[in-house]
Amino acid sequence: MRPPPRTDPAPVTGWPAEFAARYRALRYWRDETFGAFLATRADRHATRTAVVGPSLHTGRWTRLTYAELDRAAGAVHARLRAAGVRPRDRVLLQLPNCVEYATYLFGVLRSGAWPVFTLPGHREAELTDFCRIADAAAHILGGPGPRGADPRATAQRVAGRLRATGHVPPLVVDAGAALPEPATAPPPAETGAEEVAFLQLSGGTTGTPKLIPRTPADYLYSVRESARICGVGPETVMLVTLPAAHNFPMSSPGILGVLHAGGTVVMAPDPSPPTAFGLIESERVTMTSVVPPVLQAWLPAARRTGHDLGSLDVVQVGGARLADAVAARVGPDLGARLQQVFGMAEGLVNYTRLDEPDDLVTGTQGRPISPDDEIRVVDGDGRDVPPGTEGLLLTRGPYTIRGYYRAGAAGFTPDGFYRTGDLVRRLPSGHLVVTGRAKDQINRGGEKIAAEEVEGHLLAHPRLRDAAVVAMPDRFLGERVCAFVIPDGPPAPSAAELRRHLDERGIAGYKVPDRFEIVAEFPVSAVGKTSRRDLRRALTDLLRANTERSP
Ligand code: OOB
Repeated sequence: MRPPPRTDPAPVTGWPAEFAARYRALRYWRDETFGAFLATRADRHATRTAVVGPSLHTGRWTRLTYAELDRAAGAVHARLRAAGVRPRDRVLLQLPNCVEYATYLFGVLRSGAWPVFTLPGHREAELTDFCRIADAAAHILGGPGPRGADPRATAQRVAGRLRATGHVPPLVVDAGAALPEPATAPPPAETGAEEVAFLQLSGGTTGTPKLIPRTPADYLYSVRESARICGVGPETVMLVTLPAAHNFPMSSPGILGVLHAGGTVVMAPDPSPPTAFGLIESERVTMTSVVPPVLQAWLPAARRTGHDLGSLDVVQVGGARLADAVAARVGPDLGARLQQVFGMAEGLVNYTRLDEPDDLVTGTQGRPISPDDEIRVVDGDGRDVPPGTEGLLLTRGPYTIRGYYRAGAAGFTPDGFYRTGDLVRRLPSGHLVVTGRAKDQINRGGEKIAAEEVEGHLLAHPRLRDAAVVAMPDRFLGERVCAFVIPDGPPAPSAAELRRHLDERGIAGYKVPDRFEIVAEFPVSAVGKTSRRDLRRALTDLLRANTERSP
């Protein structure tokens, strides 16, 4: 069946010509496309193991060589083409960590369609938004969804919502189904290295999600350099414990960095110590990337595990701030080297280097990949602050986007710097220390939640007059979500009722507030806006009073 024609992808804000010329001249940007990327590796490393993990199709633990991965990607391409998916169509890729993640990722890329990297936890609210913004032609899904939900049922609800607003629902592609004969695979699509190849998701700060257009030229530059900086080679065995869709396990150096170098990617179905440690032992894993809460669960477990973790050489930690004291435990408890990673799907990635002294590795979040990553640390008026002082991080460079998909250049300075919303201090060595955040976002153990998005869903409740969502400090996750709500008269809806309301709205579970506070009014700032800062302060006082009261 051929789906109806889709809109053309709207133009994206690219790099100005003089920057593009410079990045090309410096060989940061090359001609390699993702179709060619895999084909070259399949020639070079045909019989080496590329991907290991559970298979949605067979339900068994599966190993694919580079040649097999390339053939399977060809079969996926054939399947998508037969279904009417065309180059530059947008395709939601929503799979758990499994071998099909790799075959479908490369199959879509080979077809020239653009994967949209959704998370397994996304539900109908997020998926409907992505479909609308990207006018998605297909939705690749499989495996059980969050809390055992059936992703097909979710896709049906998405279709209903889209039809209700005059949109055409995407074709549903089940990645657990058998694939056609690879012999029918068409040649890789001929798209340019400087054309958009996929859409990453932004952590976001606003009510509607933002999509990040990335090109093979810019992304593969960051991948090659990441692989080099992190010492990735053919002997590397990388355990992917975070959802593969995140930029961190995808490209820092992640799945792409390891495949670039001819190494092996091991897909972990979950990051728990028994699963991860079992795989580290059985697959002789050398490297992995985790968020701080996962590391905090691993450290005590590693001290008493019966598993042999001796192969593990490098543990990368990023996505949220790692406490210096926890950082110092990685060597003693895991017997591995720590690498801190401070990055963002919009581009810029910082690494502590593997040969740097301990104080930099445990006390900073690293320095940029590229000598051409431009870093500015500014005050609220956009003026550079003195070196070493806290300020807002702005950045521009060869793999940092200049604008979101179909959103113009909002979130960027007129001269093209991305406003990260992160507060940092920059050391004379160029290392950055992340000191805080000045954006309306909650970082719940590495998962980013836009306050405004959750507020919007809460405000749809008929008995709420106002809602303000803020971060609540948490010993384990770093932050959790707290919603302050003003009821529209008594009786106020209970927390259980509000949770049910959000569940019916179909938002991802990790965005549902961990705590609700019913209040009569919100503190306001000097300009008359709700002051989230004062709410955070009130919450801290409240939490402190609670701990003092409990025995
Ligand atoms: C990574 O990417 P995103 O897009 O999910 O989130 C980016 C934001 C940053 O702006 C910052 O607020 C926070 O996540 N963040 C960190 C951090 N790493 C990311 N905050 C403090 N310390 C860190 N080490 O999270 C991401 C992308 C590529 C590589 C690594 C992480």
